[in-house]
Amino acid sequence: MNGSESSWDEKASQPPDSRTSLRSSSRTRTRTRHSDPDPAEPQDPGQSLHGKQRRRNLDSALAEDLSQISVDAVPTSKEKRSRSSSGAVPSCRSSGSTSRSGLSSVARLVKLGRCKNVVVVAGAGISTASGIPDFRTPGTGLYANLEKYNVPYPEAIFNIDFFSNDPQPFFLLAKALYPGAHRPNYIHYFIRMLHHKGLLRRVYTQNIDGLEKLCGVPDDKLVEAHGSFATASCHLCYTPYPSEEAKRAIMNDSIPTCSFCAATVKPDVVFFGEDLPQKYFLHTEDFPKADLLIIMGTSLQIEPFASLVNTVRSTVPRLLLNRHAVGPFERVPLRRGDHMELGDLAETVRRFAKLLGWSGEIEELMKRQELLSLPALVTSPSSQSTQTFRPDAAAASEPERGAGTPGSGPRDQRGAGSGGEDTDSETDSKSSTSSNASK
Ligand code: CNA
Repeated sequence: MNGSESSWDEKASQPPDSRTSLRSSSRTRTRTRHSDPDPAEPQDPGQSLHGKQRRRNLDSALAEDLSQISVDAVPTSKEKRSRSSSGAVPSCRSSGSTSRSGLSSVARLVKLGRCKNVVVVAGAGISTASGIPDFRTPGTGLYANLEKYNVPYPEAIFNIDFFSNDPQPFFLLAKALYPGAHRPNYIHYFIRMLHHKGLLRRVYTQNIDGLEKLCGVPDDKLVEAHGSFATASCHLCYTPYPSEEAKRAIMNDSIPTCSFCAATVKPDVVFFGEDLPQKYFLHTEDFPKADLLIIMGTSLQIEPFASLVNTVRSTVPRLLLNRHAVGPFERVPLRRGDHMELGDLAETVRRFAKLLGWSGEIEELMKRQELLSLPALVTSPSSQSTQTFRPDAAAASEPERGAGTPGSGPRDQRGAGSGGEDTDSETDSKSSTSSNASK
């Protein structure tokens, strides 16, 4: 990445601004900055320093909760996992502090005007309805389908040291992940509607698919915490490299190299051990000011991102929308003000929108934005249905919507989708006739 002070890693319980390299979950491993996840590492979080720290934090939080709360019984995380892995969509709806459904409780707060600084924390689960697999869902997730990439362990494909030695596995995957083949879905447009209503303080996404931008969430409302394909640079000296040239090289199975030091160039997607973008630091202002936190479609396994959810004020409601309980929502009882709605996210968000009375407006917004940002698709019925992630076919579909095609690349998306500059009042004045958005 570009030399900021933040990088990623799987989960350890650190304040989000104190360790800012990308890290893996302490439940599976605990690593330090600039070190890659090691599959041989002990899995018991209690054996590591950060695991002990985390347990202490949990203990004190639990004591605090117990002193304050009388809550409905919620299923244990084991129960929820077994339900979700058995394929059954849990009908469980749990709320931290009231017998009212979590969703309707939060909808009520929004309608009462109590939530005007909403922060959204999002992960790969918001894009599965667009046909992009997440990381960890058993069977369909990327980690379960990496055989052909020939990597020693799943996370290696996003490990900067591994990439330095062998960029091919990531480039093969990048061919399938490059933005252009997938459309935003109802969930993205729900987030956009929060902005439209003047309620969105910021959306923090771990996703690298650019779909928030493409659906029209403005740049200043969006933090792509794990980077994106919109820019590219040398993985060693960070010299910027034209992103379209990098894309062209990768799509043609060649390796883009730095004009300054000849090392391999990569899209500015943040790898394990790399710094997070500077914009990530907006969290120090946003989370303390949030009056509602919505967490959607993430396993909260990657640090420092995952710990962000613990930095809102203790009185601020947190709503988890996911297939199963994650992070602090795995604790029983839930913290007062915590709510979760478990099940398929697209379905849940539709229900949430209905409770808020926003359904019709979201549908309209989808139609308008899709027409604005997708002139090519609107005139091409055959391409309207391409929502499924196909590692080999995605690259093959590139010429049709490849470099230079309006709406195809991240830069085009910004322009054509008008996500960065177009205001909602501007887009609202335009009308359209059809929608290509998925779900
Ligand atoms: P993850 O660890 O794969 O977790 C996804 C979560 O979403 C899981 O808890 C799933 O159960 C849940 N989920 C998935 N689909 C649904 C659904 N339809 N309804 C309800 N819940 C659902 O992914 P995270 O985002 O937590 O991990 C962060 C990684 C993933 C980031 O670094 C990303 O770059 C990376 N990633 C991004 C994309 C993307 O940009 N679309 C795709 C795959 C991975």
